[in-house]
Amino acid sequence: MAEIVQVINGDGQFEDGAVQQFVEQNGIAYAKTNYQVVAIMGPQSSGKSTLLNYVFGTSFTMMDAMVGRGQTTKGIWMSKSPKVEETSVLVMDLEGSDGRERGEDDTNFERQSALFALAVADVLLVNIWCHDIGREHGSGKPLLKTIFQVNLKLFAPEPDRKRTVLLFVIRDKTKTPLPKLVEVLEADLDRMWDSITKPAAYAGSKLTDFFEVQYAALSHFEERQEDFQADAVHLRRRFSPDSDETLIRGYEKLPGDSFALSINNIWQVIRSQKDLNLPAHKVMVANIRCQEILEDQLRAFAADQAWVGLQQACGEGAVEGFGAQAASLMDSCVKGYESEAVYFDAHVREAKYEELERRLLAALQPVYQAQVAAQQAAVLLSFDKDLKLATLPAEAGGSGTGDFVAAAAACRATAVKSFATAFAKHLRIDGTPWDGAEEMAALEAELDSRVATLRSERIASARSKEERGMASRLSGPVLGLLEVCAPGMWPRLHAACRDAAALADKNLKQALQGLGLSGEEAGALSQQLRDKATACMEGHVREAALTRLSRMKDRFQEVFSMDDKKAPRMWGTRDDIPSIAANARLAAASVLSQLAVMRPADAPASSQGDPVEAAVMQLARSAPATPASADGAANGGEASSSSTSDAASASASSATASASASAVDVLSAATWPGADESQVLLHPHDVRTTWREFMSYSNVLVQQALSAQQANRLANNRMPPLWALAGLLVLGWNEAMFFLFNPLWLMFGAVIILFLRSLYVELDVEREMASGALPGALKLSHKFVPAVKNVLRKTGESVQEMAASMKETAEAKAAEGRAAGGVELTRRSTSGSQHAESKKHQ
Ligand SMILES: Nc1nc2c(ncn2[C@@H]2O[C@H](COP(=O)(O)OP(=O)(O)O)[C@@H](O)[C@H]2O)c(=O)[nH]1
Ligand SMILES: [Mg+2]
Repeated sequence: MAEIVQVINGDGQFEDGAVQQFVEQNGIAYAKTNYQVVAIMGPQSSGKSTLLNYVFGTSFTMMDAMVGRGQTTKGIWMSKSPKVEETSVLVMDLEGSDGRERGEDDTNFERQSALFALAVADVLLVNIWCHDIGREHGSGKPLLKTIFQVNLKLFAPEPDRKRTVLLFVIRDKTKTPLPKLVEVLEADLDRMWDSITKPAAYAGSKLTDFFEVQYAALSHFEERQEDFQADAVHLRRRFSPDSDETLIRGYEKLPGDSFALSINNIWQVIRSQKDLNLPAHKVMVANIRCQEILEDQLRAFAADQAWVGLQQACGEGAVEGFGAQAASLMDSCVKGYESEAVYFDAHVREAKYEELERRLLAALQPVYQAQVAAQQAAVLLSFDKDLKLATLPAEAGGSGTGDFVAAAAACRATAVKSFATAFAKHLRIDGTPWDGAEEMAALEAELDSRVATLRSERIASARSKEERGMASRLSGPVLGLLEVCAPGMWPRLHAACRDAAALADKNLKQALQGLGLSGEEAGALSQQLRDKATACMEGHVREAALTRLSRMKDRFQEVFSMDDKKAPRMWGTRDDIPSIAANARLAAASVLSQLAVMRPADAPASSQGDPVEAAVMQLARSAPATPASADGAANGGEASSSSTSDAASASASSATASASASAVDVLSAATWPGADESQVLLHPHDVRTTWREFMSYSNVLVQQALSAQQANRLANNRMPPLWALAGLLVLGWNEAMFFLFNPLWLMFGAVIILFLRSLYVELDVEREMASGALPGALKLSHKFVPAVKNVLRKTGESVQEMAASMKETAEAKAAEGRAAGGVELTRRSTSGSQHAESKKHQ
C-alpha cells in the first residue's frame, strides 16, 4: 500500500517533517526533475479520492456510500503512484469541506488549497460531472472561477513561462460523444474566463494563454464499474512520458530535493494572504537551495581526503604539482555544485557560483601562498649561492670576473626564469585568477633587495678595509705632528688627512670598479673616507689632549735640555738659560695651544687668525719670570738672547705683535670665542690649570740648570783664566826667545841649573824636609857649605862630560816644550770631569 502523507493538516499547518521524510523515502529527493505533481480539485464528495486511487493506484480515503459523508479529514494529502514507473508521480488529494457543514471559513481554505494546487501541480485534474456541463450553475463552477482568477495573479509577470495542464475529467459520461461534450464545456469555460476581472495588461488574453486544457471522460462508476476501471487505466497511461497523449510537459522545474522546501514556502505565502509570485518564489528557492548546495560542496571539499593530504604535504614544504592537484580538487567541487544547481534560477546560480569560487579560493589561498613562499625560498636559496659565487673573484673562491653588476643581473635572470618555470609547473591553479604576476613581482623585488644588500656589503667591507689601511697610514704623520705640536700644526694635520683620504679613495674606487658605483655613491664614499680620516686624526688629537701635560714636559725638556744639534746642553757659562727656557716654554705653550681646540680644515692657515693660539702663546710670553731670572741678570749680560734660532718660536713671536691686541685673555675667559663647543678639547680653565702645573715643573728644571751653570763657573775660576795664560805667553815671548837662542846665556843657564840640581841632590833635600820644614832647614844650613865644596869638586870632574852632553841639553829643551802642552791638556780634562760631576749632582 502506497504511503500517504498529510502535507497540510486540518488546521492549515504545513507538515514539514513528515513531508521531508516522505520526499526522502520515496526517492523524490534524488529524482532531480524527473517527477510530476498531479493535484485534483473538485467539490466535496465529487469522487476525487476514488478517481486518484483508480488512476494512480493510491489509497486515499474514499467515502463509503453506505456510511455517508464526513469520514475524510480536511487537508491536503499526498502519495506517490505505485503504478506509474517511468516517472515519479506525486499525487495530491485535496479534502475540502462542504460549505454547508463547515461554515464560511472553509471557502477561504478551499481557495487557498486551490491556489496551492495550482502553484504546485504540473497537471491539475478538475472533476466535472457530465450532467453539469452546459449548465449555468454547475456544482464546480465557482471553484473554477477562483482558479482562473488566482492563476492570473500567480503567473502575471511571465504568462508564457509555464502553462499548467488543466485536465477536465468528465465523470459519469453519457452516450454523448466526448468532442460534443468538450465543445459545450469549452464554451462554458470561455464564458467563465470572460466573466472574471483581469488586470489591464491581460484584458484581451485568452484562457489558453495561461492553461493548456485537456479532457478525459470516465464511465459511470457504479453502473459501469469495469468500463470505469479501464478508462482509469487508460488515463494513467497518459502520465507516462512516452505516451502519445502524454500530459507531461518538459517545463523547467525545481529538482526533487527542493520540492519540500518549495511547497512549504508556497503554502506559507498563501496562508499569510500575501500575493504569491511564482518566479520570485523560484528565485527564493534557488537562493536557499544554491546556498545549501554550495555549503555542502565546501564541506565536502574541506573533508576530502585528497585535500587534507595535500594540505598536510604542503605543510612540509614545496609539493610537486601542487597547482594541478589543487585545480582538480577545485574543479570537482565546482562541478559538484554545478550539477546540482543547474535546475535553479540562472542568476542565482551564477551569483552563488561566484561565492563558491570566492570561498574556495579563500580556502586554497593560504596553502597556495605557502607553496609560493616555499618555491620562492628555494629559488632564493640557489640565487643567494649563485650570486655569491658569481660575484666573488676567482682568487676568493668564486667564479666572478669582477663585474658585479653583470653577474648579479645574470643570476637574477636565472632566478626569475626558474621561478616562472616552477610556477607554471607546480603552482598554477587553473581556474583561479592567480597568474603569478604578483608573486613574480614580489620575488623580483626580493632579488633586487638581496643584490642591493650584497652590493652594499661588498662596498662596506671594501670601505672598512680601506679605512683601516688609511688609519694606519695616517697615524704616522699625525702622531709625528702631535709630538711637536708646532704652531700651524692644524693645516698640516688636515693636509695629511686629505692626502690619506685621497689615496684611500683611489684604492677604494679601484677595488669597487665592477660594482657600478653611481656618481652620488662615489661622492658619498669619498666623503666618508674624508670624514673617517678626520675622525681618526681627531681621535689622536683627543688622546694627545688627555696627555697634554706630559707632552708639554717632553717638549719643554727637548728644547731646554738639547741644543740645536740635539746634543745635551752642558750649561756652560755661555748658555743663556732664561732665553733657552723662554723658548722651551713657548714650545710647550704651542703644544697647549694646538691641543686646546680642534681647528676645522677650512680655518685660516696663518696663526694671526687663530685667537686660541694667540691667547695661549700670550700666556707663555707673559709667564712670570723664573726665580732664577735674577741670577741670569747677574751674569753681567754675558748671556745673549740671540743664541737660539728656533723657527717655531721665531714665528710665534712675530705673530705676537699683531695677535696680542685681539687675543683672548686666557686668564679670565670661560670659553673660546668663535669656537664650536664640540671642537673644544681644553677650555680656558683647563689651559690655565695645565699651564700652572707645567710652570712649576719647568721652574724646577730651569732652577737646576742655573745651579749647574753656577757650579761650572766656580770650577773654572781655580785656574788662571786661559786668556791670562795666553797673554802671559804672548808678552814673555821675546825674552824667552832671547834667552834660548843666545849660546852664552844658554850655557850659563845650563851650568846654573846643573849646579843647583847637584846641590839639591847633595843636600838630599827631600829626606831632610821629610822630618819637618824647620828641623829640615836647620840641618840643610849646617850641610850647605860642605855640600857646595863637594859640588864644585864634582863639577870639575864632569866639565868634560858637559861638553859632550851639549846636544842632550837641546833635546831636553824640546822635551820641556812638550811638557808645557801636556799641562794644558791635563787642565782641560780636569775641568770636563768636574762639569760632569756637577751634572750628576743635579
Ligand atoms: N456516480 C458516481 N459516484 C461516484 C463516482 N466516484 C465516486 N463515487 C461515489 O461518490 C462518493 C464520494 O466519493 P469520494 O471519492 O469519497 O469523493 P471525494 O469526497 O470527492 O473524495 C462515494 O460514495 C463514491 O462511491 C463516480 O464516478 N460516479
Ligand atoms: Mg476524498
